[in-house]
Amino acid sequence: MPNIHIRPPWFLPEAEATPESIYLRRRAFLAAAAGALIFPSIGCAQDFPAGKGPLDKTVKYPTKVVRNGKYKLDRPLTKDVIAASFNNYYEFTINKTAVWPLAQKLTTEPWTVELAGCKKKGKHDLAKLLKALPQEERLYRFRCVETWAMAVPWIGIPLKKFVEWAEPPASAKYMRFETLFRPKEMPGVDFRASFPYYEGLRIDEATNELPLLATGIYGRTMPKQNGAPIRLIVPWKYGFKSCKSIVKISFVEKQPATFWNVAAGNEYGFYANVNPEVAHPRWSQANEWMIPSQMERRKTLMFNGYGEQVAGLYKGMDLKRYF
Ligand SMILES: Nc1nc2c(c(=O)[nH]1)N[C@H]1C(S)=C(S)[C@@H](COP(=O)(O)O)O[C@H]1N2
Ligand SMILES: [Mo]
Repeated sequence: MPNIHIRPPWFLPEAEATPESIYLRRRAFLAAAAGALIFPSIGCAQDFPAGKGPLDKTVKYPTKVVRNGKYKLDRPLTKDVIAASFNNYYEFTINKTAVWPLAQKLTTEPWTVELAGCKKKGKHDLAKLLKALPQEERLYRFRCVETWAMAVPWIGIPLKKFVEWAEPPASAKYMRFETLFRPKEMPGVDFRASFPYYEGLRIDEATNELPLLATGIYGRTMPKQNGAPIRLIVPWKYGFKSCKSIVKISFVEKQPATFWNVAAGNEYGFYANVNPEVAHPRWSQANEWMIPSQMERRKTLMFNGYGEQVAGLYKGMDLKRYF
């Protein structure tokens, strides 16, 4: 993943890199070159012509979803158009500000989520599934491994509730999430990374109170660029764990492989907990900046500020080794 704004990451000796990461890095170079030009204007990209903005095609939630006030922020909310126009969704493009127009082509209705390894296994129509499960709104910090961050109101199903409903066997120790692979609607999938994008969580992480299967943001149905119609949100982990446009959820016994760990295992671990003390091999994680302003720098918080809820999950684990 290119850290395009702080320090060029692509000067890694190629001998140290896997072929896949070299390829990604070359693409990153192009994106970074473009991003460096585009980025200074994002501060101004908060106004779009009427009907032409990144939120114009998303729909306000028809039913009232109640905010769970337990989750408080220590910083202002990111502007909605900023969160909807600065995105990582590599199946479309690796140029963050070019994702949203490309993503509008994505068909998200109807949508099927396949479940495996649990009592409710099989294909489920998302609309029906949403009727069976509770949703709420929560304000969370969100931190990308590239050091940018935001603070947004997500709407979603607490993953814990979903797991209880799905009824996995006691032997299920992990969850695996697979996302949409649809080349006809996704112009970025033709590069040499192995899509579909897939992620995983330990079952005790998944059933912690924090993770959401998110279906909306800012009181709206999820914009396509943010991972419509359903995505994971794991607020104490780097953003790449929060995979978008999920089509399959499996309960498994062994730790599943994950997309970024396979692409560059020395850089992206399975756990990916936000940790100011564990540097990425190519940049420090001590600080972060709030989009859209690189001037708005903050100290990175351990577990992204969610230690109270999640520190216990990692008791006795060496977080430098299990990064
Ligand atoms: N399917 C899929 N999910 C994905 C990604 C992706 O490229 N493809 N990028 C991840 C990364 S690196 C981040 S930081 C977040 C960005 O979410 P946002 O665009 O809603 O802010 O999505 C994550 N989920
Ligand atoms: Mo990210």
